[in-house]
Amino acid sequence: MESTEQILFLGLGYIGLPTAAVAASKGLQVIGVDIDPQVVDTVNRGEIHIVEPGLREVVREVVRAGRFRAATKPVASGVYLIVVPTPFKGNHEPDVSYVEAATRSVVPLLKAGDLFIIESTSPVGTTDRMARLIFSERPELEGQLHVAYCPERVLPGNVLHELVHNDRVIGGIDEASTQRAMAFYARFVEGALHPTNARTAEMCKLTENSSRDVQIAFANELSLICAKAGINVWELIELANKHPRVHILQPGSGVGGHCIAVDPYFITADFPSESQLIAKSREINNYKAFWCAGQVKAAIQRFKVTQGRPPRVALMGLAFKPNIDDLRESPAKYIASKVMEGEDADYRIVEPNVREHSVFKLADYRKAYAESDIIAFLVAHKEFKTLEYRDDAVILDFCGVFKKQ
Ligand code: SAJ
Repeated sequence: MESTEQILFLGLGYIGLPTAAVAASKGLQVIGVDIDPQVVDTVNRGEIHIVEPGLREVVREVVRAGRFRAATKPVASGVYLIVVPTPFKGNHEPDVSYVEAATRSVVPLLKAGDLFIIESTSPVGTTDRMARLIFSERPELEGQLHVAYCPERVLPGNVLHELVHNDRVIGGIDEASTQRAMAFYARFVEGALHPTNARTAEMCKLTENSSRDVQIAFANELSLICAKAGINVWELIELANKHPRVHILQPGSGVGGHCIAVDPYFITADFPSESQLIAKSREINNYKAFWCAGQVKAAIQRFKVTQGRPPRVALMGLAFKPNIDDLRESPAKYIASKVMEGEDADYRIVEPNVREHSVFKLADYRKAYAESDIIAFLVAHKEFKTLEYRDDAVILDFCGVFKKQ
């Protein structure tokens, strides 16, 4: 019975679509639901609406094989996975309204023996709350429906590999739910499956990304200290990391993306007095982008005073991290906007991974680098590392392209 069971994914975004496609490629019968009819049409044509290496081929293959189709409305299935976004509201409070709406949309379809899984990054207690919501409307399902939380942990750009090979943490609302979810993931995950309870699994995801945020904040704080002390932070970190028990990460122009810059707020919102280090790290990483913008503006002002004309300024990189085209929550984009609205200059904006942008007119990176008076490296893209260091320009290397300052 298990092998013919239908799997329903709610949400066909950066995680839902690849996970659904990979599950189908392993022989599962999958339906993907998205509220956006354009996404549904695109997927049903065997095409994709997001950028992820190798995904197009997998989607095309599973759609053609009849193992995967998309729809705008959920249908009765055996397994339901919630993979919708959990953004935060203006005050950094998590917004679980998409998770709740997706849950409500399947409540009438659920039956005894089904498995309901939340993968969306969620504040601690969300799985229990959704279980209560389901049981309040369908009391006969209490003890009959399996409910679990299993966070995704894939790195954008390497999703297809990591979906299959990463370990998974799986926490049910009871032991039977955990075991049923473990058996489900074993059908397409080759990494180890670690059983726990739902609250621990929820906190585990938040902990992973907060841990990285805190560690990057330490590196960013060091970079601020070193800038004042006249010490090369890159050399300092390399030397400190020669110690067998020291592993400092790299400073940059801030922390961006949809995960590390967001998930710590899911902890600080619920545990404000207990999460001071996590909250401070968020502040430090946000401040780093603000500080970088200030450094570029100060360099422009100095140039104007000493040279008597506005400088040509190259702002190198807009993505939220190296070698991707994703500009979501990007500190580089924030810095570029802040600098440009603050100072008159002749700007060249560079992002080698993006062809066109609605706000920024993009320039060729070699040309921009060669002809500018002030060059600010905001992202350490691999292309930038091929450039020759220019002694005749002001170089602000915030992300260690040359590691000379
Ligand atoms: N960054 C630094 N210094 C570093 C490392 C990263 O400044 O030494 C910056 C990057 O430039 C970027 C940000 O941090 O702005 C985040 O980049 P990342 O590559 O560390 O992580 P993400 O956001 O692309 O993906 C993370 C991953 N989580 C962890 O590594 C703990 C991924 O495994 C998660 O699945 C993903 O978040 C998610 O979806 O939550």
